[in-house]
Amino acid sequence: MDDGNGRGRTHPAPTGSPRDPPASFAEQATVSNGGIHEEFDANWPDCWDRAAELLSWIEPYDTVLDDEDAPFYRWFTGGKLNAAANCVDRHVEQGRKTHTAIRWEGKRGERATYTYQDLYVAINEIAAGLRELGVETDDVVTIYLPMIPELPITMLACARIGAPHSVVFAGLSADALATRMDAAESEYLITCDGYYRRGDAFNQKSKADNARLALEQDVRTVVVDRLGEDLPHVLGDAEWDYHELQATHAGETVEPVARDAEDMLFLMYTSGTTGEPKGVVHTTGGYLSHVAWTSRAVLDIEPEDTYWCGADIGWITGHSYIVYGPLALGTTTVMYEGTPDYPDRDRLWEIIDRNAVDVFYTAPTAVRAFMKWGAEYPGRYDLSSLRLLGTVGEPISPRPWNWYREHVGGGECPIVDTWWQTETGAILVSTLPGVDEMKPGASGRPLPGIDAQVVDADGTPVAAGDTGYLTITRPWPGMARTLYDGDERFVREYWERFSDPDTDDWNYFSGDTACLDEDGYITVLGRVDDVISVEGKQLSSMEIESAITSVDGIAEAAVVGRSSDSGDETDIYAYVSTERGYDGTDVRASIVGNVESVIGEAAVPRDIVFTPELPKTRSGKIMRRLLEDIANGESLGDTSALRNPEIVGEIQAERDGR
Ligand code: 6R9
Repeated sequence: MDDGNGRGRTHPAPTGSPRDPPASFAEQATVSNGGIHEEFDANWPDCWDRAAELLSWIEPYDTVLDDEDAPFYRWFTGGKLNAAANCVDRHVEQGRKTHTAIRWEGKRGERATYTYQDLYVAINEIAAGLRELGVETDDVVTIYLPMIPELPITMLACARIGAPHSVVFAGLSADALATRMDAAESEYLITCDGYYRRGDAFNQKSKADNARLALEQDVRTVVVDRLGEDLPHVLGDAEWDYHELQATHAGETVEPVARDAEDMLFLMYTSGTTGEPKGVVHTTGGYLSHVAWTSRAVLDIEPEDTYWCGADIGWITGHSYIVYGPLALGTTTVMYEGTPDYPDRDRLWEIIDRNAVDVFYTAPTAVRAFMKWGAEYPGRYDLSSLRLLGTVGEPISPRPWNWYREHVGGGECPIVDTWWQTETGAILVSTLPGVDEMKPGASGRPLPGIDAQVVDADGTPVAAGDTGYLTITRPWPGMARTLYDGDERFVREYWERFSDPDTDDWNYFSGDTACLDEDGYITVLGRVDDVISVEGKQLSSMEIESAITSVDGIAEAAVVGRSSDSGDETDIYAYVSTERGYDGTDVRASIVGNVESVIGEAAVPRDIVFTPELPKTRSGKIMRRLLEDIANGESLGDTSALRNPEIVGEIQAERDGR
C-alpha cells in the first residue's frame, strides 16, 4: 500500500507460529501431492481439466480457456452439461440412491433427511411445477426462502430447466427484494409464509407482498407453507402453494436441459459492506468445476463424509459450499436452519456430535462468538469425528484460530482459512490441508492454477512483508463473467484499476488489501475502504484489530478513523468486546501496550469503547462504515441491513456516557 511517499510500508504480517498438517490427516487427504502447484503451473490453463473431469458432461468441451475477449473470459467452451444432473442424477444412476444428500436440522429441533433419490424426485416435481407456471429457459427465478430444504430443491429445479436463480437472503427487506427483482426483471418468486425467529413466527409473506406491490412487472409467486397453523395465510392472485404444486406433478420427471458451459447458472447480489449491491453473473461449466474441485482439494470432502458449512444459502458461501460443491461430489451436506445460540450456546456442538460431522466450515465471526461464550460449550460434546475445520468471510487472527483448533479441533484438526469472494465464485487462496504448512492468521498461497499478486498503487509487486492491493493475474474457471447491471460496470469495478488494455494485460482487482510473506503466504487485511490514514500513514484497520485481539480476554475488535475536533487530524477509535470473565478495566492498558509494541504509537486508539457485540452485516461481517459514523457523531441512516441493529443504540449510549 502506498504510504504517501510511493513506498510500501514494512512490518511483519500478524501470523502465529507455523504448524504442519498432522501426518494422520496428510495420509488420507484427497490432495497430498506436494508438487501440485508446479504441476498446475507447467500445464496452465489445461490443468483445469482436472476440475472439469469431476463433472459429467453431456457434450465435451473443445477449449479449456478462450481469452479472445478478455476480461470477458470463457471457460470450457463448446461443452454442455446440466448442474442439477451433476449434483443429483448421476449419483442416483451410480447406485447411490439411498445415500443421504441433505441432513436438515430445523430451528425447533425438527430433523429431515433427503437421500439422493428423494432429492431427485422433489427436484423433478418442482421443475415440472415451474414449467407449468410458465418458467422458460433463461427466465430469472427469484428465491426468497430461509434455510429450509425447499431452498436448495428449488435452486436445483431451476438449474434443471435452465432458468437462472437469484436467491435473496431471507432476512433482507421488502425493498431489497424489490430492487433485486426489478434489476433482474424477474417475474417468478418462490417464498414462504414465514419462519421461526428464536421461538416466534415471523411473517415473510408480507415482505414478499410489499415487494410485489413496488414492482412494475407481474410476478407469479409460489409460497411454501412453513408455519401451518402458527401463521395462517391466504393465497391471492397468481399465487400457488408450493406443496400443492408439487403434488399435482407427483412422480413426473423433466429432462435436464443441456446448458452451454457459458450459460448463466445463477445471479447473486453481493452482500456489500460498502456501496450498492452488484448482480454477479455465474455460469455453469466453470463455476461448477471450480466449486467441485475446491470442495475436494481444500475442504477435503469425500462422498462418504458428513460435511457441514454453517453459512446461509442466501450468500455465495452457501451456494458454493452447502449446495453445489458438496452435492456435485455426492457427499452428505448438513443444512442448519437455526442460530448457534438457540436454544443454548452448545447447539452446533450437539449437531456435530450427533451427526458425526467430519468437516466443519464456518466464519471467523462465529469463532469469535464461540470464544466469547467459553470452552465449556464445545467441551460438553464428543467432537472427535472432526477431521478438518475451515473459515471464510473475514480475516481470522491467531488467537481465535488457535482457540478453534484447540477447543473444536481437539488440537489436531488442520484449519483452512479460505479467501474468496462472491465474484470469484470459489476459493482462490488457502493452504491445501494435506500438503501445506499452516500459519495462523495467514490464508496461504494462491491455490494451484491461481496466480495472485500483492501490488502497490502503480501495480508493481511489493516486497515480502509489505502491504498492498490483492490482485489476481490469471483468469480462473469460477470467476464472475460480468455484472447483470452491465459489462461496463464489470470492467470499471474489477479490471480497470490494474489492467492495461493496450497490451492486453488484465489483472483482477479484489478490492482487498493484503500482505505477502517470504513463503508466498497471503494475509488478507480487509477491504481497501477499511484503511485509516493517520499522520500520513496508511494503517489497515485489521492489523490494529489483530494487535488488540491478541490481548488475553479480547474476543473481538473493530477500529475506525475519527476526525479530531480541529478537523485536520484522524484519531483511531476502537470498539472492543471481551470474553466472559473480563471487563474493560482489566484490558485497557494491555491493548494500548500491545498496539504500541506491534504497530507503533500512531496506531494506538485515542478512545476505546467496550460493547457486548459489534454491529454485523447479515452475512456476519463487521460493519465498520457504521462504526465510523457513530465515532464521528454522524447520522446513521438506515440500519435495517444489520443483523443486530439493537446494538447500535447501546454503543451510542456507551459513547455518550464517556
Ligand atoms: C466468500 C465471501 C468477500 C470479502 C473479501 C474479503 C473478505 C473473505 C476471507 C476474507 C480475510 C478470508 N474475506 N474470506 N478476508 N480472510 N479468508 O465471504 O464472499 O461475501 O463476497 O465477501 O470477504 O474482504 O473481499 P463475500
